[in-house]
Amino acid sequence: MASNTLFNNLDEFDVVHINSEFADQDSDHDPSVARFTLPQYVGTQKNDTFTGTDLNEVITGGFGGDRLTGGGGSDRFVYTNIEDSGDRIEDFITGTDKIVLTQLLNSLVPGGYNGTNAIADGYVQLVQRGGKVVLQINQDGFGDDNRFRNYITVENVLAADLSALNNFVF
Ligand SMILES: [Ca+2]
Ligand SMILES: [Ca+2]
Ligand SMILES: [Ca+2]
Repeated sequence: MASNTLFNNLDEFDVVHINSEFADQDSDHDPSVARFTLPQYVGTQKNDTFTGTDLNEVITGGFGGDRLTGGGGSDRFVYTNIEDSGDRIEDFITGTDKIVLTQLLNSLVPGGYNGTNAIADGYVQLVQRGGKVVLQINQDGFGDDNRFRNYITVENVLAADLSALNNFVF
């Protein structure tokens, strides 16, 4: 069984024949194998423009102010480094796409981030600016440094919608 979105990424489906019809069988059924591809986009250290397809894509802009469009499917926008900033995610679909901050948070928290909600834990703040949301990062959570700095902009969303935990991987 596969969800509709994962099914978009089906590459190959086959049955592995292990002689299940013969007396000296290893098993009374032939196992089936499905192969899925998750297209990965990895940008350069400069400003990149990426336009996704209807497939589920894993999109890492890297350094530079990148313009990222996931297209259809369930896309993951991956952030790894606090020195990155200025990206614009142009078509984030709340409840479907995800912003992945795992590596970024692990780089900020000694021993790695083990929490489940980096917004509640003071590392991430979502600020509505017109029709856009600026995602800000505070490097030490509820530590002494209270400064939130602008990190990325998510266009055409409401902070109230984006703040749902299913839009993030922390
Ligand atoms: Ca880039
Ligand atoms: Ca970037
Ligand atoms: Ca896509």
